[in-house]
Amino acid sequence: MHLDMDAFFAQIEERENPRFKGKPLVVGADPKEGKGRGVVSTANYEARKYGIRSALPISQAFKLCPEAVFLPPNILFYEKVSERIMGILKKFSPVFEISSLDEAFLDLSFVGSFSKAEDLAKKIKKEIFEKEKLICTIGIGSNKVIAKMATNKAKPDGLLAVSLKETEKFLDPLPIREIPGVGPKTEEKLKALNVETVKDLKDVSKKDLERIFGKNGLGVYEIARGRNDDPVCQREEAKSLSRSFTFEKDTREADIIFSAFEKMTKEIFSEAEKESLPFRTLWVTCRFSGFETKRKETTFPSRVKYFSFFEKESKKILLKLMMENSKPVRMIGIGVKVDRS
Ligand code: TTP
Ligand code: MG
Repeated sequence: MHLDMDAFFAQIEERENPRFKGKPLVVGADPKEGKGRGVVSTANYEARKYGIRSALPISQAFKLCPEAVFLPPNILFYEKVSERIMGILKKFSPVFEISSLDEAFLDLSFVGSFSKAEDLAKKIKKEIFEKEKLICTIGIGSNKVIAKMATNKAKPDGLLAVSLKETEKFLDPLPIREIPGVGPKTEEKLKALNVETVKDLKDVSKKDLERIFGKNGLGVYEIARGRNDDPVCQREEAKSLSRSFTFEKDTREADIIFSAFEKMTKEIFSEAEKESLPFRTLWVTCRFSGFETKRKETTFPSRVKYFSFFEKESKKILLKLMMENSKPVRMIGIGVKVDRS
């Protein structure tokens, strides 16, 4: 079973402020009357009718629907809601995997049939609604990929169980973009081979799929046939800490760029220290004029202990990114991956 909350951040904001109910609502950067420079985190379904989506520049969202309610994200609050939802879910199966703030998988094999799994899913939806006043969508399938695709198909406030018998009928007509991991570039390559649906995908050889998808080719070959053996397992919390900053104007001024960067490195390092979160991996992103975004990541042989080292290494990466691209900088970001191994 796969569960994903509907328009998660936006739905929480609506719950907290009933006066926003029924209005288009966008959670994300400040739109500043159309001059704002960040992006949309998410939009409720009313706002989506105007074409507003996650990751769209906030200025564009403002153009599409200036009368929408625009709110800044309150991640710490959403995290608390998420923890409570995961707490409810956990009770329904010992085999449980959180895949993001608003998404989780449960292994329900033990219940014995798809219809019993569906009954359980109804109970889960009911309990989440009663306790949190939030709606979600649940997909059930013979493996994680089918379950997730079923969720996407049934959104919002849906429940769709695709039994083993029904899998082929469910998959065949779906556009290839519905397969998790198939983005616009892969879609283009497949369309060049006249592949539009999952059914068409079954005519592509393993060799061609490996050429297009690299080492994931075989996985895609299997998914097109409804097969996937990725287990549901609680991974070590794949926690990361990150910060990003969008400049008022695209800039190459070292002073401006590095003072914003230093502030973020300090915040991340002290948060990691305060919460005793060890890390060895550090990444830096740089978004240039025109939205082109580059990222570099580095993993050190041992845990990062000293701020001076952390600051020096992260600056080195940022400098490298900036030397490889001479355009003005729009946004910078830095993050660390928590690693308890
Ligand atoms: P999603 O589950 O992808 O989106 P959603 O819950 O808003 O909408 P739905 O599932 O109904 O399509 O992401 C969960 C939350 O993560 C989302 O509410 C906001 C946040 N998020 C971002 O901040 N930026 C992004 O680009 C995406 C995709 C999500
Ligand atoms: Mg969601």
